[in-house]
Amino acid sequence: MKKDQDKNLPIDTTDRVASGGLLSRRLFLNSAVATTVALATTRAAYGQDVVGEGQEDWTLYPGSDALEYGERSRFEVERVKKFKPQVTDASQDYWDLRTTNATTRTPHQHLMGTITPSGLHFSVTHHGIPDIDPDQHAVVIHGMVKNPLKFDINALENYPTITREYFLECSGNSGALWGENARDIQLDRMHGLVSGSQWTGIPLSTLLDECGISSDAKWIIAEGADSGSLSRSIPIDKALKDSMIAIAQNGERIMPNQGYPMRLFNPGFEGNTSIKWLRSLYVTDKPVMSRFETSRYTDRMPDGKALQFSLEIDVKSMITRPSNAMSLPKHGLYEITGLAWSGRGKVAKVEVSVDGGTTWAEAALEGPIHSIMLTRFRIPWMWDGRSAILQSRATDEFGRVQPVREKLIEARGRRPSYHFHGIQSWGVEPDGKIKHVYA
Ligand SMILES: Nc1nc2c(c(=O)[nH]1)N[C@H]1C(S)=C(S)[C@@H](COP(=O)(O)O)O[C@H]1N2
Ligand SMILES: [Mo]
Repeated sequence: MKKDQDKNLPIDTTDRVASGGLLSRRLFLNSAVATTVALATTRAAYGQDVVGEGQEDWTLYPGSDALEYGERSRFEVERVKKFKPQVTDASQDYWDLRTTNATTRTPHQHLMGTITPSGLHFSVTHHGIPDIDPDQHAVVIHGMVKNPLKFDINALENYPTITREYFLECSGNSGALWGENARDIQLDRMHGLVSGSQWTGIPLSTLLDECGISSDAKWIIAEGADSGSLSRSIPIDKALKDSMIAIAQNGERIMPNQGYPMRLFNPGFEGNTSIKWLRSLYVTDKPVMSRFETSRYTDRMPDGKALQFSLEIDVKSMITRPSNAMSLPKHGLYEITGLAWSGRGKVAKVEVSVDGGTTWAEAALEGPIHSIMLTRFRIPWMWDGRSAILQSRATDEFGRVQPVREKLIEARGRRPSYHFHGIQSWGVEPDGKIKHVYA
């Protein structure tokens, strides 16, 4: 392994676009080959020198039979949703015990691309995962409609479907960052309540049209079939615009965790509104003021009042690699990569800083860029071995920019609440260790 690899890399100083060693994203665009080779060279040097000897068991004997339903390699068992909280002391919990052991988070530090494998989609289940027999389940659309109608999964599968890539984010995602004690928090614990999938479903407008909704209708109360019948009020405009009843996730029927056999999906709205195990859509002229939209999922403002129906997810981004799930083995060339998203539309730009926000450089976005979907960004970085603070800042197509944390706290107060979408910082130490820091 050469001591100073930088010298061999096809990168000259004009490629440096911000202080701290950030290199032009054009290295990915124009001389993609050169950078790819450079990154590969750097990486290969850290890896094994010797490949297989050709004598391993799998080269000598036939392998196992194919499965009816595929499984991941047994060597991947660690790449799971690790942070399933355990119920340790029920008395310290301020809500129903059954609701506590219910959150799993996507380990974005292990993932590539933008689609979250179904088995690693985050999940928030307030009353456990119901074991629904699809033959005994249906959703009914009723209330202020001419013809109330009931649809089971077979009926829904007969409708023309639409397929879209969308992210889903719990408004509680990154919530720890409102507080001061989040210093050692891991990436998935911090940002793991967001995932991206390909969702297939029937536009709600199609079904509402068939039921003939009253012109006075203003809200739809969606209710799940789980034991706590989680319910939320959805503005009718949203329902008619782009909501769907999703029946497939990444090509197959949706996972029990995600609402099998059918869920409401409200693109770009906070996750809580996308009611899983959907059984009722009640058309009405006022919101229901359910438990989950009064006691929870409201935002406490600095004056003590609560903001209700803050439904849209803001523009946001996170650096997934390097992050505190790993450390940098030595100085040299790295790729900084992560995900950006906006509940309103497309991500237009992601900037990256390695000096704590003093200078910024634009990252390359991997297309095609979908509206209301995770977008991957990447930028090459020549790390010189000094301490650095890595940040990413997303801008959406409407010009909304991810704010610094101080700005967010100024506007919203310091009390823990939802919708944290401020810029987050990874501190890199000279020994290559990475920690979450407040810059
Ligand atoms: N019926 C029902 N729907 C639900 C929930 C629930 O507990 N029950 N959790 C909500 C919350 S808080 C979120 S963030 C999303 C999470 O969806 P996922 O588990 O598919 O990721 O589902 C929402 N829909
Ligand atoms: Mo949520």
